[in-house]
Amino acid sequence: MKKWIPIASGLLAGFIAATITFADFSAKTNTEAASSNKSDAEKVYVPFGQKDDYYLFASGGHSGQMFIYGVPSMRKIRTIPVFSQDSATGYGFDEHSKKLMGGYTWGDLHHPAFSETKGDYDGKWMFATDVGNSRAAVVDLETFTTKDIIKVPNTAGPHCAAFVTENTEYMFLPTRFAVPVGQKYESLDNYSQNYRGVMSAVTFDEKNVKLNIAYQVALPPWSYDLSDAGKKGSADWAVMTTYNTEEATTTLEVNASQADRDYIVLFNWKELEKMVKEGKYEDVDGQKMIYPEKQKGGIYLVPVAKSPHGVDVTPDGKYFIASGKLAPAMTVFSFEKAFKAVENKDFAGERNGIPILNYKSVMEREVNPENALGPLHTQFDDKGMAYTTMFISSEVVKWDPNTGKTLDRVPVQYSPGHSVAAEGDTVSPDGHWLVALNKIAKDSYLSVGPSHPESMQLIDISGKMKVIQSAPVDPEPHYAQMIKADKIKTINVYPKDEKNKDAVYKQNDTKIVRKGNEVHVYGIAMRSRFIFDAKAKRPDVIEVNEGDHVFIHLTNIDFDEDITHGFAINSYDLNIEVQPGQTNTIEFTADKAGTFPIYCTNFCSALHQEMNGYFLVKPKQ
Ligand code: K7E
Ligand code: CUA
Repeated sequence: MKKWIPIASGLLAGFIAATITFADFSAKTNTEAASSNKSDAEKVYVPFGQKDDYYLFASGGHSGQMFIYGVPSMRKIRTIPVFSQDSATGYGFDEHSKKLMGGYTWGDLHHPAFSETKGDYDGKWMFATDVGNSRAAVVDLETFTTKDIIKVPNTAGPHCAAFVTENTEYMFLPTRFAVPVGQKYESLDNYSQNYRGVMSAVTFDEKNVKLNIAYQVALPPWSYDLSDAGKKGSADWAVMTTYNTEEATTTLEVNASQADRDYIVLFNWKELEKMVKEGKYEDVDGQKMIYPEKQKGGIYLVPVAKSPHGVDVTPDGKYFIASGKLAPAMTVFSFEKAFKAVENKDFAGERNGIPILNYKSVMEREVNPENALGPLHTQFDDKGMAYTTMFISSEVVKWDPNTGKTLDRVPVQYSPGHSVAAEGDTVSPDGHWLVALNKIAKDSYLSVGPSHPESMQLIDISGKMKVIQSAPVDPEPHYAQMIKADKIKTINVYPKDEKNKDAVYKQNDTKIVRKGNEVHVYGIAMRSRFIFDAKAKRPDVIEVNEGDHVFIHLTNIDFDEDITHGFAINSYDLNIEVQPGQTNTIEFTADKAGTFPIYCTNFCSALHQEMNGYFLVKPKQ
C-alpha cells in the first residue's frame, strides 16, 4: 500500500500564497489566445437570433442567489433569487416569497442540482441548499422562480448537498457544523458526547411542490463536506467526505488536520428507508432520527487521506473518487469492492459504532499527477474520462479513472474550486465543454478595486484542452450544473387561475374591501396604468388610515410575453413584481401617515413613466 502523502499546513500556506503570484500566467494565455483568435472566437460566438446550446446554473454562494449563463457564449441571462432578498424581482417582499424566506434575509447557496429521471437531468426542477441558514430550496424551471424552501432542524450548514438520487427520490443534507440535537446550548467540553453531525433526508413532493424531511441520521460529530449519489449498479448508495474526525472544537485549521486519515461515509439509503418503515428510529422533536450505533447495517466508513473535499461518482456508477485538499492525490474506490467488503464483514474496527471497511479492500488506485496540488472536484466527459480541479497548482487535470494515467492538463486563472462539464453529473455526460469555476480572477478583467469578481473559464475539451473564453461572475460559484438547452421548457405567460381568489382579470372586478382595520385591494396592472377600483373617482389611488393592515393583490393582465410590471410605494420600502398573467400579494402595515406615490418599477411601455398612482395614509385622530 502506498503511504499517505500529507502536506504540512505551513507548506500548504506557502502554496496558497504562491497561487497569487502567478501573474504572468494570464499574460501568456492572452498572447496565445490572440494568435489563434479566429477559431476560438467562432466557437464561442452565438450570432444574434441564435441561442446557446446549454444553460449553466451557477451557485451564487453567499449572494444567496443562482446565476444563469448561456454556454458557449458565457453570457449571463438571469439571476434567480433563492435565499436572499432581491428588489429587482421583488423577491422577499411579496407575501409568498417573504414566507418562503422564513424571516431570514440572506443565504449561502452552494451546490445546485437538477432533478433527475433514470440518472439523467429531466429539466423540471433545480434544488439547492443554504449553508448560511440551513435551508433547502426548489426552483421551478418553467418559470425560473423559487417555489419552496424548507428549514432543516438539527443540521447546521448543509454544505454537502444538494445531490439527488437517480430518480430524485432523495437529496441528503449532512451537516457541515456539528451541533447538539435541537441546537440547544451545550458546553463544547461535551462535544464528543453531546454534539452530532445530523444528516437530513429530504424528499420532494412534485404534485404539491413541497419539500419534506423524511428522516434524519445522527452521525458522529464530524464535518461532512461533499457528497454524491451512486448511479446504475450503485444507485441505492451514496457517499460523502468527512473532515475533523479528530472532533476538534477550536482552531480547526490546525486541529482538524492531525490524523493521517478521515473517512468517506458510504450509506445505503434503501436500507435507511427500510429502518424507518420498520420503526427503527427515535422521535426527536417530531423528526424520525436514526442512531447508527444502534441501527446497524446501513452505514459504513471508508478510510481516506486526511481532510478530503470532493467525492464524485463516475458516470458508470462503478467508482467513487475522493480528492484530498491537503494531499496531492485522488483516490479511486470501487463500489463493487466496497459491497464485497460489507458482505464479508471485512472491517478494520469501528468508530462511534460504525464499521470501518478495510482501505486495501476497497481502494482501486491512488492517482498522483506530477506536481498537481490541491485536487478538489472531479467531472466527467462522454468517454468517462475525469477532469479534476487543482486549487493550489491552478489547473484542470484530465485523467483516466480506469488506469490512473494523466492525459492532459491546462492552467486556469486562478485557483479553481469546482468545474462543471456539460451534463456532467448524469449517467451520460456530453463532453465538449467544461467550465472552470475559479476563486481568484486577479488580473483577468478591468480592475474594480482591491476585490475582484470570481471567474468562469470555458474549456474546449473536444480535443486537447484549451481555455477559449472567460466570464466574470459574482460571488461565489461553488458549483454549477450544465444542461442541454432543449431540455428546459419555460412558459411564456402565467395561465389564468380562476380558482385564485386574489386574482382579478377584468377591470370591472377590481375593488377595495375594508374589514375593520384590514384593507384588501384587488387590483390589476396593465399597460400603462394601475386599476385598484375601477368604479372610484380615481381608480389608481389607494386610501387607508394610519395603522391599517393592508393587503394589495395585484394581477398583471397583460398576457404578453416579457411584459412585466413592478409595483413600488415611494418611501415605504416596498417593491414587488407581477410577471405576465401573474397575481402577487404584498402585505404590510400602513404605519406612516402621509402622501406616498405608487409607481411601476419595470419599464413596460412608452408610457411607463405615466404608470403611477397614490397611496394616501390618513393620520390617526
Ligand atoms: Cu468545494 Cu462549497 Cu463545493 Cu466551494 S465547495 S469550491
Ligand atoms: Cu408597468 Cu412600467
